[in-house]
Amino acid sequence: MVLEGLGKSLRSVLGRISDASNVNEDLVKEVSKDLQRALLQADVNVQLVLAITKRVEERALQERPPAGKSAKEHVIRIIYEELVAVLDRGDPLPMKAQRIMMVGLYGQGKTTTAGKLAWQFSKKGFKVGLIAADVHRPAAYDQLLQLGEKVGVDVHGEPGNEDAPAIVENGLRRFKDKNVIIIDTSGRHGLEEDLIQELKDVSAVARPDERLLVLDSQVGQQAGPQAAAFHDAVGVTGVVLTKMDGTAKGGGALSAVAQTKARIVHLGVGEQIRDLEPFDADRFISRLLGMGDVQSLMELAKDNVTDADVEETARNMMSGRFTLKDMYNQMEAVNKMGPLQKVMSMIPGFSNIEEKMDMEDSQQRLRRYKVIMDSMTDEELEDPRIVKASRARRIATGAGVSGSDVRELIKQYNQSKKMMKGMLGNRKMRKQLMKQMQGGDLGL
Ligand SMILES: Nc1nc2c(ncn2[C@@H]2O[C@H](COP(=O)(O)OP(=O)(O)OP(=O)(O)O)[C@@H](O)[C@H]2O)c(=O)[nH]1
Ligand SMILES: [Mg+2]
Repeated sequence: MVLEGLGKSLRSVLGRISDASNVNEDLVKEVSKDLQRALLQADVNVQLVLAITKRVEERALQERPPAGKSAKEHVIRIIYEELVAVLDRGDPLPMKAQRIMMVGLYGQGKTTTAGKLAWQFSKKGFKVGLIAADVHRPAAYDQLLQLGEKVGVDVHGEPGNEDAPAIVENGLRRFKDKNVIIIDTSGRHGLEEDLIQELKDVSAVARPDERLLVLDSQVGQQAGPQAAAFHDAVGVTGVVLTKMDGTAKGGGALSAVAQTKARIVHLGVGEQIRDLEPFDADRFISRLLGMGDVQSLMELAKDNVTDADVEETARNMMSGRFTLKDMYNQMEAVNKMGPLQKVMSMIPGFSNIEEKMDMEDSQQRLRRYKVIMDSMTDEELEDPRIVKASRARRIATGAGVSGSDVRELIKQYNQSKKMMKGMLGNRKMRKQLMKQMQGGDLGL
């Protein structure tokens, strides 16, 4: 999983909150320390870490939880909101006629991203031109030319000419009838003065609408100063975070974004042309925290459950195959739907079970289960029978819970599986469930 480093430690922060019996000043201080450690380990800039945790502490101690939310849910929500606030700075790259200039250090993914963007725009029917203004790496023009050929986009370059602004000027003249122009520039090992000057000159000629800083997601502490230097030179309007398919920590992104006040527009998720995703701060932070859907965790999505979600849950239940992963998905769906009774009552034979369940307690338990499952391997989720003592110990350590918590989860899974089997073995029940699904009326 991406951002594993930061995700894991933040998850144990959240685990600590959900395990605590109530929220008081001590807990908030402790959680804040944990959060600091997690962010610092992920190479988030120190000033930013202090700013975030200060806000979290203040809000956690001052704000009252909204009606219907527990104090713990509220603290989790605050952490989430403060992290999103750093990253959520506006709209993704608009699909409109424009000039885009790529900037960034050596090897960060500028040229590759230029090709990916060219493809996205031309796919939407724009007339795209690529300009190769990297005059320092001999193979740079050929690389862009190949990408251009691959996506069917014209490339302007002048191998041998070292005057980048002049190349851009010629390119703009040649591409007068294009409506999206993407300019690839040189990378360097450091932030030498001459590179900065060259970028300023290219930018003056190109007058780009967007100056996109391309940043390898593995860049840590250096991301802040790097971003600041490029920002001073050309005014960064957006950040593309590349190599998100790797094991990067991603903390650099937070720092870069805080420095430039620019938004992240895209994530590079692979070497292929199609491997570019629009950035979504909510999703990014959810992934960072290691939860499939933090919003559902915090019951924010309660009202957004569609019939399709419900139907899918029901269909999963019908399939007869029931792994821990399925249970996880179901719990998530159930959590999204809100009151557990509603979902349970939808399943014949479950209607009296709900009375035995303490609803408040079940939300809490759900959260703990999620943290535990996030520490399990795919293999273990597929077949929980392999989780014996030593694996249970490893999982417990990873999730920051006790061994008995892990055993409880497995026990719960075994029970659910048994219930599910019994239910599906009953032909009358199956038929009833089928009928409800086909009728589209799930009683919700
Ligand atoms: N896995 C992965 N690799 C990427 C991604 N983006 C770029 N790369 C790879 O990173 C390497 C460098 O990419 P380039 O696009 O050449 O980087 P650059 O910034 O143009 O490099 P210079 O022009 O030398 O400064 C290449 O091997 C790319 O295939 C990504 O999102 N995921
Ligand atoms: Mg390049």
